[in-house]
Amino acid sequence: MTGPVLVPILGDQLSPDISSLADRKPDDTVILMMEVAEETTYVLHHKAKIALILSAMRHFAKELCEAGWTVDYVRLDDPENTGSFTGEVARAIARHDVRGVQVTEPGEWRVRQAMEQWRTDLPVRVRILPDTRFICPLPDFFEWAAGRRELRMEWFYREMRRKTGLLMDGDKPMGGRWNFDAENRRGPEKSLAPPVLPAFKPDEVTHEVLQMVAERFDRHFGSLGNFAWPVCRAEAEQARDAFLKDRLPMFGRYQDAMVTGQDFLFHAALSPAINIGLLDPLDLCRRAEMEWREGRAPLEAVEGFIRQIIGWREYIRGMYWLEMPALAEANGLDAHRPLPDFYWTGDTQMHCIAECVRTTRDNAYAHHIQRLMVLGNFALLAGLDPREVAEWYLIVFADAYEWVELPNVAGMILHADKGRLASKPYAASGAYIDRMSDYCGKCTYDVKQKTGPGACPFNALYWHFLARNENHLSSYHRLAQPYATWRRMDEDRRDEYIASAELFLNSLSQKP
Ligand code: FAD
Ligand code: DLZ
Ligand code: SF4
Repeated sequence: MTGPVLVPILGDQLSPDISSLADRKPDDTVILMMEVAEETTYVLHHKAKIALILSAMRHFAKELCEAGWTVDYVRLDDPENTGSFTGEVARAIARHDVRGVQVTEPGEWRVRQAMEQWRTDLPVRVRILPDTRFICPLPDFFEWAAGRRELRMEWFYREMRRKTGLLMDGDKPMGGRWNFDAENRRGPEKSLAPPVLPAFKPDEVTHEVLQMVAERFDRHFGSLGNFAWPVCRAEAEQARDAFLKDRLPMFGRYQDAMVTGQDFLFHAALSPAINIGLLDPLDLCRRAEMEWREGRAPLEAVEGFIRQIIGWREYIRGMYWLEMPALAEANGLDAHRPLPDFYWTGDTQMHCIAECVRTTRDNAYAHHIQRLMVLGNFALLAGLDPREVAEWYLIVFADAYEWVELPNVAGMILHADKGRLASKPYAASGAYIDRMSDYCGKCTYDVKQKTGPGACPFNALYWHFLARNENHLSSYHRLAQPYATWRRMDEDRRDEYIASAELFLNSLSQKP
């Protein structure tokens, strides 16, 4: 065959230097971009997540055309659209009489399985290339993991610092320490006034997508009213520059703080753009390092930020591919409670949960501590079913793809992987939320009250969680102290905690 090579580019591969294009020439290549029903509905994504991806895909197609590439763009409303990647690739092979298919590996196991099938089912040769936008190639991660008893992010992170040279002074970490978290993590302060996030006004392309999403996906969760995510490279770069200038200097200090009505605080809000390929993670880290080198941001903020990207993000991605497909089924703490309705409606007296669900619905975003220590902590303490929780997280956030969502849910919050990812569950009572937020002062429950109908539910749930998982968790070195406290408590007190938690848990299954 003499036809061109077909390069399918998926909705989270919107980078001009994607590996599938690296050795291609425009005159011998057809790029295929596909809006397909299977991807828009395999879970019922937040409306804003669909709008972001489809608008960004349309903008990227335009960018590619302007750079001289031939782009075959299949829209969702195309009457011939088969509704799946596989169907669309097969149609495009016939349409363009192509001699081969070249694609960058996808971010999700589900899609990888489908792509492997292309090798046998399609009439032309299929090449699947590594995704070089990640800093740590998967074979390197597997080699790092092989033979280690404990796969801790902190050790991986140090190797990534050495490998990238970021914040290094020869072979030593800049400032003499790898991690400056001791200087970070302040609670909210009254005078906290984070700069407003740049909001991107929808252009014509985005308007058309927003209207289509509002009509076609009206049953999906979430609001489109606040849609202001960057949808093209120029906007993403503007969002990046605003973060580096305005919020990075305070990023570390208030990384764990939560404030009612302050949805982004000093966080980057760049994950949706990074994950679809509008920003390069290594370039972003180099720019953050420059802010420190040129005296505009303190080392503890810049180190904390770089750790999230070359440490957590890369480690999470490696763990996903290392642990799949078992990770999707993992339920190490044997948790089976259905997801309560208030994860969708926000209709609960618990102000912390109501507030985190509100920002999730309004923005398709909640920041890390809201995801981990409020929404995630509750799911852990209440023993919610990992599959239901994972599906919720995959649906509701604009940055959610299974490679990053699932290890965070099954590993980091639910401990469903029995500690492969985190050395202990992030379980906390109301006192933690009170320390790090202004939520408890606005809540009907009393965070200082331990048991009874007016008490903060997190307090009794915390002890209920430890008690019911004693067999699994009491040998954890990092839980020795809470278990010692539990055992020292007199029996009546313990019974009160258990009864209070059970009363609350039983109320969850009653429909309002
Ligand atoms: P910042 O707080 O400003 O952090 C900077 C960057 O670091 C982020 O943009 C992100 O790229 C990276 N990062 C930080 N923490 C993590 C982490 N744990 N895993 C991977 N990357 C990290 N992130 C996603 O991108 N998609 C998800 O679906 C997702 N699901 C999550 C589910 C749970 C239960 C938890 C606890 C965390 C999840 N995260 C996810 C990680 C993190 O919460 C988000 O990356 C972050 O909130 C995005 O907002 P930001 O850009 O303002 O991040
Ligand atoms: C999430 C998503 C959605 C909602 N829609 C599309 C789409 O129509 N076309 C597309 O190419 N990609 C979409 N995506 C992103 C894919 O689900 C993502 O590329 C795979 O899950 C692999 O990570
Ligand atoms: Fe949440 Fe408890 Fe505080 Fe209410 S009192 S906001 S339920 S932690």
